[in-house]
Amino acid sequence: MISFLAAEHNQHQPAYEFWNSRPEPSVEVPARVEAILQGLEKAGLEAPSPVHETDLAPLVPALERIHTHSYLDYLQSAYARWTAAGGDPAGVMPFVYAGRRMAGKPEHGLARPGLYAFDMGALIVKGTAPAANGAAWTAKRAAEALARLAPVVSQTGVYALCRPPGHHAGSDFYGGYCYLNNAALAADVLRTVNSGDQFPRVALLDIDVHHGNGSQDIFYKRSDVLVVSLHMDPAVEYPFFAGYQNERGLQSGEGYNINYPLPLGTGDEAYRVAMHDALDQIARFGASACVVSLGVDTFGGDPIGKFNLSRDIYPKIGGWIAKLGCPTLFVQEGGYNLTHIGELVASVLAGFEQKIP
Ligand code: Q9C
Ligand code: ZN
Repeated sequence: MISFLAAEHNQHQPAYEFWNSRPEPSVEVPARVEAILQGLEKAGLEAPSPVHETDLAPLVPALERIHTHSYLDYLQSAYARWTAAGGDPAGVMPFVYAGRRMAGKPEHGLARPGLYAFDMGALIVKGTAPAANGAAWTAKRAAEALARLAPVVSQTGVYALCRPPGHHAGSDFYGGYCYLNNAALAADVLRTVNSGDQFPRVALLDIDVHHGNGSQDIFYKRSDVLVVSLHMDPAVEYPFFAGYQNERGLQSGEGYNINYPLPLGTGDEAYRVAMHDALDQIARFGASACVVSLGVDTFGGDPIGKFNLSRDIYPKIGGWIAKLGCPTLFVQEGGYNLTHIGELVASVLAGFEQKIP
């Protein structure tokens, strides 16, 4: 399976996130990429092709279809404006949020983060924007490769090794280690490639253990991208305020957003049942391509995820997805067990290629 990776990910090294009033060491670290590379190699999967683009300008037309202009402007300039305004050089983190019925939109470098961040889990350091841009480029390159390959190779799969991840980033907000929504960008690129005729209906299947609230937000009023997410019940876990079953889409998008909130401790069998329901929905939708937000923080040994999946289910997950018969783009999201992340990711990809039952 061909895959892509931008070296700029390494510029994003946030030292901490806030959780339960305390700074905690980041789990979303560059070593995740190294561990995934080793996993791919060990499984005999080919090494990712380097993505060299770092310039944002040529990516803006595609990005502005999923993120607002003002949010993109914020992200690119946040660190410089923060430090210029006296912000701590350790990174950008809001300390006053734009609360309900507070409609002011000041430009001040210390104020703006409170307009766009929805949590205290996504520090912006000096290299965050370049890294996020590299990940977005990676997703776009991968989507374009999938579009090129799909007519000539049956059962095409492509892997985008994106870091930082993206599924918590919405049209004008960020959080949960995510800044630009790589998977949403890929899905929209697939929708629009070749005048939009090649893939009229795209499914975004989110199997990260956390609800993909950003992806849900971006496609909530669209019927051409079906968003399906399996995740820990938000009533008791992050991101708490989205991911419920009654969130089904709005206007033309009504019925095109499907959430599967699952109990903490969910194991292989319950997960298999939910996943098959999700895949049935995607088949019924008539997806012409599928983007998978591939988080492996569903693993029982993950330090922050609270599902209990065993390593044996990951090749099967890949095989079940393969049964859809769609050209499929895997986009890396979470997964924080550095000992196992490589094996888990490679298992899904190999399971897809080998159609493991
Ligand atoms: N100590 C992704 O997986 N922080 N984001 C939980 C627990 C928020 C996860 C910290 C989790 C965000 C892409
Ligand atoms: Zn996650």
